[in-house]
Amino acid sequence: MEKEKVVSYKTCPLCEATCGLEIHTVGKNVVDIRGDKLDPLSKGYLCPKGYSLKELHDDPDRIRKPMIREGTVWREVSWTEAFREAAKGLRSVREKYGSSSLGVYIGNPSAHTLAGQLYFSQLVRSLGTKNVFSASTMDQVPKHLAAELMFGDVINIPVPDIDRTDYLMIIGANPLVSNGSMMTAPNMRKRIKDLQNRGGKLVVIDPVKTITAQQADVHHMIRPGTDALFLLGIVHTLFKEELISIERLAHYVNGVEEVRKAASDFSPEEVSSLCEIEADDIRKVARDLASSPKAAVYGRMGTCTQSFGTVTTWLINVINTLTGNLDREGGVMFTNPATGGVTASSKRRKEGSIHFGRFHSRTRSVPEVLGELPVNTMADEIENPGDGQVKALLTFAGNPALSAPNSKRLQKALGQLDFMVSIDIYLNETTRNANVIFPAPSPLEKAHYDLALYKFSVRNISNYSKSVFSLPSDMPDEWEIILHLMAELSDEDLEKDPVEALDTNLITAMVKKEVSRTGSPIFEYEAVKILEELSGRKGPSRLLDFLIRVGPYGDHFGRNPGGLTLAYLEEHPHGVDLGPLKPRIPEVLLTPSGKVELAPELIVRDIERLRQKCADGKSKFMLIGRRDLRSNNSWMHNLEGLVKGKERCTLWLHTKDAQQLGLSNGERVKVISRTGELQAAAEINDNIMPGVISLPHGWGHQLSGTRIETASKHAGVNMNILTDDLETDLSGNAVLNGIPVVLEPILN
Ligand SMILES: Nc1nc2c(c(=O)[nH]1)N[C@H]1C(S)=C(S)[C@@H](COP(=O)(O)OP(=O)(O)OC[C@H]3O[C@@H](n4cnc5c(=O)[nH]c(N)nc54)[C@H](O)[C@@H]3O)O[C@H]1N2
Ligand SMILES: Nc1nc2c(c(=O)[nH]1)N[C@H]1C(S)=C(S)[C@@H](COP(=O)(O)OP(=O)(O)OC[C@H]3O[C@@H](n4cnc5c(=O)[nH]c(N)nc54)[C@H](O)[C@@H]3O)O[C@H]1N2
Ligand code: SF4
Ligand SMILES: [Mo]
Repeated sequence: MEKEKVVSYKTCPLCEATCGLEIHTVGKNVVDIRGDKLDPLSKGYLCPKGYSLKELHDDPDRIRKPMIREGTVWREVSWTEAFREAAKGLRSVREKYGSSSLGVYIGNPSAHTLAGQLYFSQLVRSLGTKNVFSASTMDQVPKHLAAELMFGDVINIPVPDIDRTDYLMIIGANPLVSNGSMMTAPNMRKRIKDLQNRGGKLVVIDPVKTITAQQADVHHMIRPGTDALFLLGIVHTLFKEELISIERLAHYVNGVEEVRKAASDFSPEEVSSLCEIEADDIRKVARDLASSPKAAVYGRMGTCTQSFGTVTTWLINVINTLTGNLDREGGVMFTNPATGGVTASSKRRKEGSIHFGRFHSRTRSVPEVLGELPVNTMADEIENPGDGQVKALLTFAGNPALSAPNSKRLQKALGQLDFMVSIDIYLNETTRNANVIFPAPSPLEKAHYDLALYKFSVRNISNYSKSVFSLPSDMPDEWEIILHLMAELSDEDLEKDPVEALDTNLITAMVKKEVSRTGSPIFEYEAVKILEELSGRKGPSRLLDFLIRVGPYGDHFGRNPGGLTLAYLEEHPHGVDLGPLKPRIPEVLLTPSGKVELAPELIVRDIERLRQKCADGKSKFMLIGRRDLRSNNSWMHNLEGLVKGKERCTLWLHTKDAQQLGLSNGERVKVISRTGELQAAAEINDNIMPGVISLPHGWGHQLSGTRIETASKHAGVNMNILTDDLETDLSGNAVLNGIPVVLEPILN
């Protein structure tokens, strides 16, 4: 009998846009993937990566069985053997060298998986190590630090209310390619067109005339790393021309005068030659931002992963506030996610307590941020002997061998570990160093809910997808792998089924904490009753059901009849639209003062460093990164559908620069930085600013000992050979843009 075609609905877990997908299957085969027109946020949009979930699911290179490495030979083993071997190795290192000898690296897809969001942090906590690293410190920690200091919580990051604004300034982001980041907004092309059709304007500030810039009404190229100066020029103008309008929030803002002082030296004339934007253009942007009824400034990678990421992010928040656009429709707004965010009953931050600098790294005394150490110092901690040295590493969904700065050094360091365990789906540049690899299921074999990304969504959305396929009978789910490993490493006496015991402990602790929290919608409920109500589920779906039910739209276990539950979401597979963003000040402000702190001392002080850097002079060439629609950091290059066609790992440079160097299109050129050198084919391209060159990241798949056949045929070069682990932002974030480099033609 012919099998029937089934259509399942799934939120795409690959990037931050959270598109709804229709997955068409027949038996165990995916026959088609389309955008789900009924998804309230993406409305049918999908990109080529979403479509490639089929190829990812079918990829013969994707790991399906646990593997143990003996020398250079990998052997597929049973799950029992893999857990035993991993525990033996990790335990032996811990017994010899102590808890902090176990390092952890958490990669980007962890933010896109329920297991990563709900369980991995439990395992990390149980290890009791200080050596925790993640992709966050190569990405968005400037946003978290600025949010905590200004709005009182690391997650209080305002998002542009793109669907209602009249004037959007995008600085250092390319959402038409990246599909948006810290701004969950699928189909940005349409959203921008809609903005322009209603008479609004898009302004882009980027050293490259990106696809996003090409759709803009105005584009200014900027010298990499000088955004803080450009923004100080705007702030200066706002004060000088008396364009400040914070009346609505005046009662809730501290520090306006300090900001005025901080910007007083930075007139547009003063900053213009450094950022290479005309003084009149800077003034015009300031005036337009102030005069538009609703305006929003949005910054992302180009403004975070540079030497002044935190100062720049702070200034973006400052400008949104000074122009009256903070927490206003069409400005930048705080979300109210279904799984709970900051609420009126959340505790204010205590004076002086921030998630920064509570301890320092051993080797270079780098401050902790958000409970982690910056990736920039991971190699130091592996290489340097002594107490607290990382001797074993556990990686979860990460590929730091390609993604981290000065990666040649890090690659070498990974090879020196005594023991390494990875939970991943590929044998790649990082996991080739592991002694044991546990394969995570394919995205189609896992349930999904975008816990992290709905916190930054331009509408409040709640959407749960069940797994499309069930797991092979002997294969644990990703969260079970994590708990199993946690049990193996625990010295506690756990019950017969340790995974179930740990899972039950976790939900029990969460419920108990919530019922005793004043202000909780289930305050003083009986924990046992709640646990009973949740008992039909286990794993992430139980935790999620709980979070949703106690969240702002939840049924509050009876106190809010008709409210959201996971069961309700299961009956609504396209997702539930909880409406546009709403103003949330003052309840959202968790600073000790209960106000927006517009001039946090820690950040304002960093302006001095900015001044010094300006005095240092310019390097002839500066390297920046670039993303590509058919790529996703380092790990989707094994899918032919995404890598076929023209070579994309090329070095962009401007015609004038090419002429000076005597280079023609396609010729190879040597790029040298403090940390290393590489060769790449020149792609002469006048969309890039003279003096600036760009390379995409995530390539460089020629290393031996991997099992990514397609990727190694399209190896490319790894730009992180050139990025410098000694360069950091105030927050400890890596600097991935604006790297001083020298170019040398290759003489035959
Ligand atoms: N030069 C330069 N470097 C950069 C950047 C840049 O712009 N320029 N960008 C930075 C940014 S923003 C980021 S976020 C980082 C990313 O840095 P990483 O997170 O270290 O790297 P990824 O390439 O995302 O690697 C993801 C890993 O997860 C695995 N994986 C995929 N899906 C799953 C899953 O469902 N479960 C598990 N367990 N594993 C899975 C993949 O096989 C891969 O090994 O790179 C950073 N590096
Ligand atoms: N297709 C695709 N989508 C992705 C990813 C991917 O790898 N591929 N990665 C995902 C991840 S992990 C993230 S974090 C997001 C990132 O999302 P985005 O930040 O939107 O993506 P980028 O392409 O890194 O955009 C950074 C922009 O900053 C510019 N830039 C570089 N230096 C400077 C500077 O000094 N000043 C200014 N003003 N601009 C500068 C670059 O030219 C680039 O256009 O994308 C996500 N989505
Ligand atoms: S834009 Fe992002 S979420 Fe949407 S289909 Fe593409 S990869 Fe998936
Ligand atoms: Mo990222």
